[in-house]
Amino acid sequence: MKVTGGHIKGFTLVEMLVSIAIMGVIATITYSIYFSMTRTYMAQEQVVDTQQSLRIALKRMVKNLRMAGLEDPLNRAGAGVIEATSTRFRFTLDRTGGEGDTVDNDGDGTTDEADESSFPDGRLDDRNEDMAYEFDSAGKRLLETSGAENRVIVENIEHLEFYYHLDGAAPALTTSPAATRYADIRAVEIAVLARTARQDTGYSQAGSFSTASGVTWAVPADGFRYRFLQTTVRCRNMGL
Ligand SMILES: [Ca+2]
Ligand SMILES: [Ca+2]
Ligand SMILES: [Ca+2]
Repeated sequence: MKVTGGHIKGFTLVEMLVSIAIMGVIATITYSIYFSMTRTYMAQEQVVDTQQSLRIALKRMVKNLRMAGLEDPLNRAGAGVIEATSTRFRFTLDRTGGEGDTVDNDGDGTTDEADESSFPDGRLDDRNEDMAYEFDSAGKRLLETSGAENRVIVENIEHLEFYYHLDGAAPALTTSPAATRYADIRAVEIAVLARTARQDTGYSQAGSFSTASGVTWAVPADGFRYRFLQTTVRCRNMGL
């Protein structure tokens, strides 16, 4: 701005144009910072969501798998593994029913009070005593089956693998044990590959993940972020 002879003149055209240009640049930078921060935040949120739901589902699966084959010390129920493939594991356990088994489970002199319900009854027909975990490849999700109940425990799953540790006369590691070896299962190694629910347009990264059994899962550079988790569950009640 120029002051000449006591008169205040306005901005020159050049000054105006320069200011507008500067403001334009500042606005563009501010917007792109804001946009990139928002995108980063949303991407992080997606990854956290994916990881969290995967962890919750795995925790649930591990808790139940660990109890496969559980029963009373007399092994009255004959609980154990029913099906064991690379993507499906079904097992039984005797958790409850003691309130109706005509046995004084807690040895207090009275038979079948309500508080005996937490004792096994030698039968596998109570709630959550016949369970299965399975990968639904068409729906890309993990299912939990308990008797006639079906539940989706986590969505956006690309792959699942069960890898069995067999004991007995011929110790082995396999994803497909023969039915005659089900009773030898002592541990299950679970590998899961999950994916974010939405694509991130600014992200593009191919990759691959290897499971304990040696299978490789490749993922394309499709804008989704992938998370791989692997954990081993000891089935403490198998082989007792
Ligand atoms: Ca029972
Ligand atoms: Ca009792
Ligand atoms: Ca009882």
